[in-house]
Formats: sequence, C-alpha cells, structure tokens
Amino acid sequence: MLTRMIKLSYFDMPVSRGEECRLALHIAGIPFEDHRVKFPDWPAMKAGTPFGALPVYEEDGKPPIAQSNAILVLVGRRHGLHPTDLFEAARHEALLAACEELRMTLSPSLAIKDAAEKERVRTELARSTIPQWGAMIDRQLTGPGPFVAGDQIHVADIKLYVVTKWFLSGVLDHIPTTVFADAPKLTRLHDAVKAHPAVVAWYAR
Ligand SMILES: N[C@@H](CCC(=O)N[C@@H](CS)C(=O)NCC(=O)O)C(=O)O
Repeated sequence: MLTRMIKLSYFDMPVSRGEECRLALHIAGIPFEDHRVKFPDWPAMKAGTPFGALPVYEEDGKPPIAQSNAILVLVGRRHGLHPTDLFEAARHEALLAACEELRMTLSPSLAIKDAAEKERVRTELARSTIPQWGAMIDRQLTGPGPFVAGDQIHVADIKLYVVTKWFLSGVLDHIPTTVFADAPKLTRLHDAVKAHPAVVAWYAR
C-alpha cells in the first residue's frame, strides 16, 4: 500500500475546523503529523497558507490544501468516510456547508467587546438562528440513524459532531446547552459520534 506523508496544521486546540480534520484522519486510521501551531507563530505563517487560515493539509509532492470541507471530502473519499454515490455525496456536502454557515453566523459575536451587546446578539442567535439551524439539520437526517447514512460514520457526521459539541459544551456565553432541544436526531448523531470507539480513543490519548 502507498504510504503518504501527511501533515495537518491547526491551532493547538481540540476544537473547530482543525479538530474535525484530525478526527477524520484518526478515524480513517491514517498516520499523520499533527502540527499544532502556537498562536505567537501564526502571524509569520499566515501569508504562506493558501487562504490565510488554518487548517492546512499537506502531503508529499502536492501543493497544500486549505478549507476544512475540501480536506474532509478528500480524506473521506480516499478512506470510505464519504459516499461514493454522487447524489449521496452532494447531500453530505450540503451538510458540511451548512456547518460552515452556522460557524460564520456565530463568529462575529466572538469579537464583540461590549458585554451587553454580546449578550443581546448571542441571546437572539440562541432564540432563533441556532435552533432553526438544528431543526433544518434534523429534517435532513431522514435515515434510520444514528449517523447521516445509518450505522456508517462519515466525515459529515464528524463535522456535525464538532460543531454541535461547541454549542452543547456550555463554553459559549448566553447560548444554553439546550439550544438543540428541538433537534433530537442531531443530538443522537452527536452522542453516537462521541461514543464511536475511534473518537473515544482519540480523546483518551
Ligand atoms: N473556510 C475556512 C475557514 C478557516 C478559518 O477561518 N480558520 C480559522 C480558525 S478556525 C483561522 O485560521 N483563523 C486565524 C486567522 O484567520 O488569522 C475553513 O473551513 O477551513
């Protein structure tokens, strides 16, 4: 079997776009260099990355790839974590894109300095946009579950897990951990990914 030297660069945090790429490689059983970028080193690196952001995926002889969804689809296609059927794959890619949309909706609130304004913006997101997103995802989960495609985990499940975990963890001020109470299938998917043996092994390291 061809052994590629793979390097995945992301900040030294077990969250977000880099963590979902690490998890995908780990679940696929692919050895990779887990390059944890320290924040003080980032400004010097930024301009050398494809889009000025992380994660970045590299393998020998190829240019670096950025954009978490592109990395996930590449890893998923190569290692049985993304559907081979084009229509099914498009359904999964729509879910990947929806996760990015939710992140982009929340991201501006991370930079709000004024406490009262932050509370106002977050409270409104928690009342409307975030639960509505959860309900829309739930409607896409039409199979028997617990994953998007039944009992087989895919990169779409990994991304949905990492995104929902962020909201359910309680780390976001003014976002209650009940924000996905009306999305039982999404909650079941989150719990199933969390309990997946490879995910348990990743966090037990
Ligand atoms: N659409 C990109 C977004 C990448 C992104 O915004 N990455 C953040 C970390 S999650 C980043 O690199 N922030 C540092 C910066 O922009 O300087 C993706 O999905 O990978």
